[in-house]
Amino acid sequence: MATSVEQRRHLATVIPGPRSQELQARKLAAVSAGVGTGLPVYVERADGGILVDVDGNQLIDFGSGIAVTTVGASAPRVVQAVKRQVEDFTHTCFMVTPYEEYVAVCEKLALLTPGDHEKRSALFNSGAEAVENAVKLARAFTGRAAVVAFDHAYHGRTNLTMALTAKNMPYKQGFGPFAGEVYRAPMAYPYRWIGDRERVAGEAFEAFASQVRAQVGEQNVAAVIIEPIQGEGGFIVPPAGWLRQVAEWCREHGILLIADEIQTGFCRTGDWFACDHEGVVPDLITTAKGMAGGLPLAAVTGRAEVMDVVSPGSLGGTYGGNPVACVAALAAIETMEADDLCGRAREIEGLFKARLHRLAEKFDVIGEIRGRGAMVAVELVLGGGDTTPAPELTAAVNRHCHSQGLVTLTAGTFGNVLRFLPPLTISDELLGEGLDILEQAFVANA
Ligand code: PLZ
Repeated sequence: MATSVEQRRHLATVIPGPRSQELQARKLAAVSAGVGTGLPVYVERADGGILVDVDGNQLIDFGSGIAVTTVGASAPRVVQAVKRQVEDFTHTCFMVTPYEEYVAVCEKLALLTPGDHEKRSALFNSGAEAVENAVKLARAFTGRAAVVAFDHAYHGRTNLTMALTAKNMPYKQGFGPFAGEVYRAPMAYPYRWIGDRERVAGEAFEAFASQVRAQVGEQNVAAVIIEPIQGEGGFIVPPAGWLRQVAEWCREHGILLIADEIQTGFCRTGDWFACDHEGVVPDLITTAKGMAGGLPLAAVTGRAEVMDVVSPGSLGGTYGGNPVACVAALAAIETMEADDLCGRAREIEGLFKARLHRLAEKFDVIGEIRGRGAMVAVELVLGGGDTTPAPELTAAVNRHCHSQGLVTLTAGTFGNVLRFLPPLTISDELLGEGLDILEQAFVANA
């Protein structure tokens, strides 16, 4: 695949190098402490599977900026489209004087998202903003207030989405009071299910349905919001059939199902959307991240009757569906189609899982290997049959990978999940080299 950056790992200095350290000192003096950085190497260029930093280091990217640079960080089609667009115009505000590119993105979303019903979309700047608007629409359509979200969920950092997000530290601590009418339900988390591990889907569905009935009342629920594979929560893959049961239950009770596919969407899991794998058609779907090749763009796509229930002017924002972000999305989607990046995600899953299963034979601290497509994780535990989470080990393995020029991310409510989200344009060679580094990190720390 054509990339603008040499696809080779190279360590010129320690990680982070002296220039990055200087910049990090400036960062600490100028940027709020609330904005953290997982690996303070300052990036100068990036594409394919490589990030080049200001010290001349070339790092292997297993993070894609949290599942954003699916097509690479300077994919040729995206770069060309953006250059052309900024020369033509950068902004008009779609709500003042519209332009074709916004409409074209919405047409594409209607074609690609699950279900062949009539759809409409609205575009926004960030994932959190899309989630907020999906909830607004569900409430307006149903005339109900309650929203049900799950244990381990992540939906954003704005006030309403903080309420939907499950984890307190660091996302919620000190930031309340939170938006009302948000209720939490148990998640089908196979590895840590307390009941019968063979019957997680059924038991988890019963626990969810009975809790909502007892604590909220189905007739008060506007929407259930779910990440079909949970992202920040630790790549939790619910058992087959569970999501479909939840979807059917929603339909029975006139409740809208919102699939938050902000992290899972756009080829990441080996399908266009993670719902496709389960054959589930949500009423509303939120997307962002991988959609626009690194430019900020998010969307709510849903049933026309839901999306059209609100009055003109009730959805939007100054920058929502910015033309530069829209052409980037059209170019990124074209790349996914032309290069069959869904197929590539499935290949990457095969490569990762084969290596990780061999690793798990040697290291019993690997409690579970899970995920789909190029969204794979390992959950680390104390080992020797003890499934207590091992966050210190996770942090140590993560740090070791960073020091060797491999960008990895952690996740999970208990901070004990190492997750892998490589760009889908990464080469097999870089994947293999990254996995070698990961193995050394286990040898050194486990
Ligand atoms: N919904 C499922 O994954 C963003 C953010 C991590 P924004 N996840 C990565 C962090 O520490 O900020 C995300 C997501 C899901 C919503 C969001 C929110 O998307 O574009 O970050 O607002």
